[in-house]
Amino acid sequence: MTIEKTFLAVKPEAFSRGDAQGIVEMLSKLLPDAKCLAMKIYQPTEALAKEHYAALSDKPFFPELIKSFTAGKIVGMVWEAENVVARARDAMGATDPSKAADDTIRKVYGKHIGDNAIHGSDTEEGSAAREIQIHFPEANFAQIDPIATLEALFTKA
Ligand code: DAT
Ligand code: MG
Repeated sequence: MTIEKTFLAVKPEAFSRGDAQGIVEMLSKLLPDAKCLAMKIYQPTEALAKEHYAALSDKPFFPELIKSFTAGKIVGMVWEAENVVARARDAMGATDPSKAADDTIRKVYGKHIGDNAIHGSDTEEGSAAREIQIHFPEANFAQIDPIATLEALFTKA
């Protein structure tokens, strides 16, 4: 097994409900061996959102998706562990929260398919690396404590 990285983000609706801390705590609990390597809080621009979701640009829900992802701040993160792309997706649960398994982040914090609390890179080869490059072009990766870092970001904001 190889160590890999994934891009995870608390989505705007969940952030505005005050669920960022709970979601980061759940990630830490469900991926206990994973290292958080970067975290920042920012509001995606339309250009960033369109680049991030480029593969879905022909879907009927694309305009709503871009509106949603640019509606407020997100907590963007890079996490690293063995097989972390697929394991983070397991921790997130199904895209539609009503179909997500118990004890998954989308089951607990998601509301509906267009408001499902968390983004995680898909398992297609190169997807995670592409998203990490889009969201963290500065790539200053070093292990951080995700819960303490989020708290510090909140007190600065
Ligand atoms: P995931 O976020 O689980 O990787 P995806 O990549 O297929 O799912 O879609 C990206 C986001 O688009 C998803 O988190 C929510 C939204 N979405 C997907 N399918 C949708 C649908 N049928 N109606 C509305 N929004 C949808
Ligand atoms: Mg996806």
